[in-house]
Amino acid sequence: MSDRKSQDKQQDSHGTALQEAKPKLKKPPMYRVILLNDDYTPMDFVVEILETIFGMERTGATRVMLDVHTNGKGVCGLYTYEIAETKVAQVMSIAQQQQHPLLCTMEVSD
Ligand code: TYC
Repeated sequence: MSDRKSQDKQQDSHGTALQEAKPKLKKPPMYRVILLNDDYTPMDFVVEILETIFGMERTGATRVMLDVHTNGKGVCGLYTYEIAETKVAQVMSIAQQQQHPLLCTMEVSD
């Protein structure tokens, strides 16, 4: 049971509150945006993507790019569904325009 306050109580036939109702609002699920490694996309291009689409500083972007390069994949950020979906689409679109095989995907977190 949540510790959030609620006016809503389940009631018996006399209107007596029996137990606190569950809060109706759930936190939206969050999604990890994932970058996948490949052998052809230039490192500089990946760093630029991490700066422009994910708002990272050069140092952080370089660290994430090298993490993806070394481990095969890495997390670019955690977002609500629509934001994650938009970022994935932006990455895929720019990569395709520039003819890089870079892949970006998303997965539910928690
Ligand atoms: N492996 C690529 C290279 O050696 C660099 C790279 C890093 C590609 C991250 C994709 O998501 C990626 N040029």
